[in-house]
Amino acid sequence: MSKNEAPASATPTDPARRRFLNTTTLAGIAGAGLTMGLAGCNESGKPTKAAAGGAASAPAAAAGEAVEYSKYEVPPGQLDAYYALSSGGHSGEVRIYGLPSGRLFKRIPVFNIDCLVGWGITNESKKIMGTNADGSLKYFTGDTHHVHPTYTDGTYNGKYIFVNDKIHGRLARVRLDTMECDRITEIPNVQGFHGVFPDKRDPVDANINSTTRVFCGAEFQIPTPNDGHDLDKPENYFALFTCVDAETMEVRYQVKVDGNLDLIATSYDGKLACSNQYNSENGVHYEQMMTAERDACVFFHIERIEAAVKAGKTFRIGNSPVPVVDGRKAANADPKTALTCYVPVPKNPHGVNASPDGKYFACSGKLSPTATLISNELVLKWFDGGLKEPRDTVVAEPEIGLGPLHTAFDNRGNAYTTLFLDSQIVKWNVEAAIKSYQGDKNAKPVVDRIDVHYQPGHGFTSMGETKEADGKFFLSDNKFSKDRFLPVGPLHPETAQLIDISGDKMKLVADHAVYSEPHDSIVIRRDIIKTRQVYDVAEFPNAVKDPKDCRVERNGKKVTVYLTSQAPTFGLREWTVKRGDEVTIILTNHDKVQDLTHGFAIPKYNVNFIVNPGETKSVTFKADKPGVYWAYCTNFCHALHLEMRSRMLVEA
Ligand code: RUQ
Ligand code: CUA
Ligand code: CA
Repeated sequence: MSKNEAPASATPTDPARRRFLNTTTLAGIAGAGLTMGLAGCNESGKPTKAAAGGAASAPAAAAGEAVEYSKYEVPPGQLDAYYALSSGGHSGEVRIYGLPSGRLFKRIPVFNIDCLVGWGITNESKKIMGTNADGSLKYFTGDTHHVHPTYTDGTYNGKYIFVNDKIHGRLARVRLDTMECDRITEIPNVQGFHGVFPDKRDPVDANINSTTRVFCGAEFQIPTPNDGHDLDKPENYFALFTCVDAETMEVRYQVKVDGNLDLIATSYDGKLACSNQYNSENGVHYEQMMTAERDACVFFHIERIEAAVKAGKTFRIGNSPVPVVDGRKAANADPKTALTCYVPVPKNPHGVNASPDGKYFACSGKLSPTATLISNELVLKWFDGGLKEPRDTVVAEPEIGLGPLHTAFDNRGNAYTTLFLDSQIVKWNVEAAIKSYQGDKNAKPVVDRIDVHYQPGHGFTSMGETKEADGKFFLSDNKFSKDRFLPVGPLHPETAQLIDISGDKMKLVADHAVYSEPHDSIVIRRDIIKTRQVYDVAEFPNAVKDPKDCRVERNGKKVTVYLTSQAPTFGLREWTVKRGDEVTIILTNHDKVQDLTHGFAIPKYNVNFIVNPGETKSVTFKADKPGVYWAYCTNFCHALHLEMRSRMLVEA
């Protein structure tokens, strides 16, 4: 789209459409018998005055206001100010965008098979993903929801990013220097592993001021162990909170809880992790999951949990070697020794986020039009026996609108919460919310709202999950795009909408189409990420170190082909194997120029992968089809790229 077209075709707000959408969404939910849960909404499906938190009933912020869209463009040859690291939902991958441009730079395969780079095809990637005894992949599907990088001193250190697989209960780690997945760990005895968050410093050792643990929440309660017993006895289903070592990626311990776990947040002092629970009822059907007026945000006292693990106050589940401690309410009645604290919050909460000043956690109500603000300090006070009720840790509960899901923060004391049902982002002031909760009638928590298109899930501010929150941008990852883009058939792209939050009023400045189905993003300053472009051949133990070493070695029916690539040739012009051989091809790329990647494909054998500069990869397959097979370079590398091929001769 040309610069001149942008203002004309952009419709920053369209309240009429939003109202329509809003009503239909509610109608759908009402049809499902869910109206009971929607406190604060009237029949028309519009937020009531109360739900709007006394906010200006004025139309959404940007209406009528001219936005200088060109200010947010990244001209040719210029670089973006931020990376957005995003999960890819049930595509099983992680993606890297630039902001403010919204340009997609990379898709990082993690739990999925990807033939662009050969993920799930090469031996090295299969080893990371996990294989069965016969070498086939154990799982080749995944559902990535939450991406969170490692911290030092309360901000990102650019080392790793962690991402969950909700389907199979796995945690993956992606290196931020190469932006490739290097480890995947399967978590025992959980299902629906959803929330994930690294710690920000050690709970005990003040010298460790960076991430060493990753906390994982399990959303679905299951029998423990899930081996066929108690199949239809939901009262014996449980969920576990899991701690994984950030460096070794080994599971350290688990905590058995009442209710379920959804999103995870961690405190800046390293002492607490917490998780919202929407199914404190232990229901197995949705209507059972919304019977209680309040569910909870459960806090984990990490130091005490680890002391209990060390002291052996643990049990094991099934064949799992992982020690488990009991974090259920009944076992933790005395605050002074409790491992967990269940803070009651309104109905089926979703999303819990730590404020960048380290003081609060905001837990969204979802079926309640509120956000609950919980004080980090007061939770610690409860654990010290200084508060009567867990609920006394709540310092504010502003009414902000319908279907609140996730909250992000700026550096001026404001919170931005996505409102799924209202299709809005609401900006509310933390201090005003606290004053209002204390009874100050003049305090107006909600300061602004803006329409988004449509139905936002997560929203993220630039650097907003660090103490370096900069208050510049908010990105709204919406679950529906409807009519915002050229139609592309039944599966629509999603919309990521960029909002300038630097002023008093939020301004919608760009619609980015994103491939289905992003859940969560991290908006991270570009100077934090330091990538490398070229590998050192010596980094790979199986490297073919010199092009002169190219050869074929036979050991019975096992054949190893040692190959190199250097534009525009592979190290062997042809090689011969016999039908029935198990062939392993090891390919080292000896081109050391940045961006000089070669591909390697063999027809009819499902071989297709790339080698980046200096990199070595291998594949193993059975040569079961006699004939001539042209192995060729798939990645455009040279004027003679098409000529870059060799023959594999398979003798009958
Ligand atoms: S959850 S839309 Cu998978 Cu992040 Cu809240
Ligand atoms: Cu090598 Cu194309
Ligand atoms: Ca509930």
